[in-house]
Amino acid sequence: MTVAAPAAWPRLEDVVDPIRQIIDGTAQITCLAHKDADADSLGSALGFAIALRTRGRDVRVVVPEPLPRLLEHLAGFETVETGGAPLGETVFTFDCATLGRFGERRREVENASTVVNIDHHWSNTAFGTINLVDASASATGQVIYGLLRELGIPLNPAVATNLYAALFTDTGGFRHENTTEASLRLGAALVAAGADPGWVALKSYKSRSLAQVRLEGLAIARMHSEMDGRLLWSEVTAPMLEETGADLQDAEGIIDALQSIASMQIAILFKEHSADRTKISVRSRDPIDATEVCTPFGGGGHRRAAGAEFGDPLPIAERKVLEVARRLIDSAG
Ligand SMILES: [Mn+2]
Repeated sequence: MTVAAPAAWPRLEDVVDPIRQIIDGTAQITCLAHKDADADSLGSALGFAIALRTRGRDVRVVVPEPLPRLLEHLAGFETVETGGAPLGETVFTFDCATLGRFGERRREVENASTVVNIDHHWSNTAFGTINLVDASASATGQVIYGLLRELGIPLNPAVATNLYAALFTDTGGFRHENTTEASLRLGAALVAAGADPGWVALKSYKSRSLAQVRLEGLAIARMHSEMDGRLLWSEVTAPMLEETGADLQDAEGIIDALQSIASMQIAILFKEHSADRTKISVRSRDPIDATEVCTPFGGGGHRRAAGAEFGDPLPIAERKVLEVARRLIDSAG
């Protein structure tokens, strides 16, 4: 079921009191990140959880499987749960545009009595009991910062570090088009509150394993260029993972190499999740919208960066998705 997003989202000042009542009136809160969590989703969940714990609240942080081990530098990562205990009745979600982002936890979110949906995707389907969605925010971490300020909960260095990691990575290290005056000012405010920008940059972009870089090398070597370099794509297959000793999480970052090419209008990385399941990461430049490549396959995301996961073997997924991409480039003229 797709829920149409409301024409106008509730404003922060309209939802802050109901959110405060939920926080104060609930014995245990679960903060849930999305499947294949990135630093925006998990950093926001952990940052919010740590902030609430300073107020004496009982807060869990849960992520759908698998545990995103590349994010182990986030403050409080050792407390993150995956699998195991039920989510409970009160769930806050972070950076999740649709129920499809919850993987094996989807039913539990649908059945929870209270869901507070905090996000910055314009495509958010308003699945929460309360929806705090700001599509102008560069990251969900930015929405969390505003919420904590309204709730009157001060930032400590651990919270600031997690929110900075969220903001820093969702703007590609303040390089993507969603980098704004507000996000740069927020970066400074988070550094003032105790985040170390050099350390977050080191952990986010300069802490890769040999296996990761070798996998990227293989993927770049087999990159395909079509339509005068406007369509660039490559793949990560099970034999490539075996050859390098990498796993699928190590494919993170390969799409950045593809999208760094000057002629690129659509870049796609296909990942062989299993024999009959494929994941794609997509990047685009004007005038093409990356979500248009992904929505036919049940995915979504942002205009410049989107993704999907669906039940087709790799070669079939490639044929179908490339067809869509070629058509989009053709009609862009
Ligand atoms: Mn985000």
